Amino acid sequence: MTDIAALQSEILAQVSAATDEAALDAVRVGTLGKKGSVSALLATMGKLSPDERKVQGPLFNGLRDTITEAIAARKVQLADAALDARLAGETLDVTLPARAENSGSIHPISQVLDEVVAIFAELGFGVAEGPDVEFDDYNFTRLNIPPDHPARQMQDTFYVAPQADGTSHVLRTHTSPVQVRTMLNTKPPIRIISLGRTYRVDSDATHSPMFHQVEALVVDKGIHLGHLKWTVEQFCKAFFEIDQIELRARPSFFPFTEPSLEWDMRCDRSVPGKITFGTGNDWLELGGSGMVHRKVLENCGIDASQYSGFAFGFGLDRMAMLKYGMPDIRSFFESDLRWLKHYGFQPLDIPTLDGGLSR
Ligand code: FA5
Repeated sequence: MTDIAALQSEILAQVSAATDEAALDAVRVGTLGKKGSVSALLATMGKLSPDERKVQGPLFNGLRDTITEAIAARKVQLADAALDARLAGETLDVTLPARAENSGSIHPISQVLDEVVAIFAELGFGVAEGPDVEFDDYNFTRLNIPPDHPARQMQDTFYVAPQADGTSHVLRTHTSPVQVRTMLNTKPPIRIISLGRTYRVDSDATHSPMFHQVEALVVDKGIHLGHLKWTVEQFCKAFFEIDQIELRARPSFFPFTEPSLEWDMRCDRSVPGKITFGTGNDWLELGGSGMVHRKVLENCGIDASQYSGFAFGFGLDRMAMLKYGMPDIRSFFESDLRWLKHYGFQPLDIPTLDGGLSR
């Protein structure tokens, strides 16, 4: 017969002698583990006669419980002692300067995209989307630019290898194919903007192979140039956050609009490195526009005898450069953290139609 009292004192002595968690765990495994001394004892219970079991059972179980509790209590003691030792060893110098928080900021292009969506939302426009890799058909043909037409030369295009199913794709050269997608899928009245990345084989301080455009499209009964002018005016006032602006429309040519106009905004660039809008003798180019060509309406299943529409497409990177005084378009895409820190934005800096930023 095992002397349970002696075994218990022996194990309790081992528990008290354990000076760290590893030593205590070794005691636990050696006693309560699968092959431990206490477990071995408990395993003999099955071989005892019922009378013996009545006497020995409570003793065995009591031993197991006492050891389990002793190990748990010693574990807490050791953890407390370890924490005390750490606290005694570590010093905290509360006079040290605080470590600077390295917070991120919103990229100027993301900021401008948000601003434009917010402005047009106030004017009642929804947002339509299209893919960056676009059908040649939507980017050109349905916009009244047939294959081999010289107007295709106006935009230096990245072509994608022809697909097995015979369709050809391009990296979209403008946001105008979203006009096509929208008109094919929606009945007038239509009032949408589409904005995002566009691509052309182009690179210098004001041209980037990837840049951003915003396109506005309105199609309804009785839409005319006056609606176009008013919308461009409201957008520019809100975007540049000035009430006094003067716009100039120049005749232009786009195969998908007739008539076509380009918009300039009066500005003053007489002070080097500074641009002021609304005064001065200079004009700043905003982008192209016009009344949607009837062939484009028809190519997209809209009855041109009933409906008319206007569209415009402005370069967002250039607008951001002007608004926030950035000299080189290429900096937008160089991921220089110093530049991003300087020109980045905090969330919720969004202009409203009334002017000023809403915070
Ligand atoms: C167009 O892309 C027409 N789709 C605009 C349009 C829409 C006309 C709807 C009529 C109706 P354009 O090629 O001019 O037009 O480009 C529009 C603007 O994109 C330009 O004014 C310019 O701000 C910007 N842009 C063009 N190429 C680049 C480039 N490589 N880098 C940066 N911005 C560019």
